[in-house]
Amino acid sequence: MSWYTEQWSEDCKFSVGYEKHLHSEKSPFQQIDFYEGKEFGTFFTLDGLMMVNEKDEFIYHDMIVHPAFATNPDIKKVLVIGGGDGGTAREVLRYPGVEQVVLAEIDEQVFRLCQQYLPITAAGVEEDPRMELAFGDGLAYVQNAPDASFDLILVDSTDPVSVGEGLFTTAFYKECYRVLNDKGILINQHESPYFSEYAENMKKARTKIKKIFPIAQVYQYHMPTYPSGHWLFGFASKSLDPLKDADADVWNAIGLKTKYYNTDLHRGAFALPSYVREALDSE
Ligand code: AAT
Repeated sequence: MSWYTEQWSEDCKFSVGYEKHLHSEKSPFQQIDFYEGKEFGTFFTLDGLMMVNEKDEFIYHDMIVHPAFATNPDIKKVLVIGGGDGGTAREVLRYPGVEQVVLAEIDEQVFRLCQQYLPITAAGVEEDPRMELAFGDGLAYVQNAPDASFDLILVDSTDPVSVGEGLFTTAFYKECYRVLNDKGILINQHESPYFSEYAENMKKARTKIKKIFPIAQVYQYHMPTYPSGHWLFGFASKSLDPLKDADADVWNAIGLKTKYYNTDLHRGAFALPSYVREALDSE
């Protein structure tokens, strides 16, 4: 067995054993590696950071998608930015009311390799007639999209380094606001409160979004393979409140079986630890 090791802070590392290094290449955008191990199954990393593995992907993909649909069950048009593994699109496509899903992923190679090595997230996504693949930069995509053209934008991006940086800017969040309709919701990558480098990025995202959207909240989930295991998404919207407007009975009546998300957890996820609240409010 060999070890994949990721630097979580200056003096903290996280390692996962693997049996096979399935694939390694440098795309025009980033270093891509796929591994096969016992504990987490097949997993892939971008620029040496864990993105998706077979064992805990359900947590991330449940949490990026379902809270928005519980808040507005009438969502029809969805833009996924990043998300090249297909897991976010897979969850969105489970809603029969969804009419269109655009995947604006910068690196087509991530999508193609996931089709090959990670069918758990990628299988069936391209074949769904509601799916539109728009490979390219997510920032450029929103800049060119018409006003009020989406009900939901899911920013399923890497951390704010290299290609992912543009997706943490005020310019990007403003464009998201413009392309969302009156009930529009933006869910975005909100990093992690624990290790200081990630906490700085969390605060930066917060400061910017809060200035643009009238409703801007943050919710948490437990992701064993992301630094510290404690991760956040931002929930921003033009008019809908994720607690007041979420109707548990309506979402439960849709009848989706989920392994992590449920409507009780929905309420709890928005209750943040005091140190996280303080860090977010200090911005
Ligand atoms: N579903 C969880 C997987 C990811 S991968 C994030 C994707 O965002 C990658 O495929 C990357 O190519 C894509 N991406 C990065 N920048 C851009 C951009 N500017 N436009 C479009 N796509 C982009 C998320 C993992 C989260 C890890 C948290 N530590």
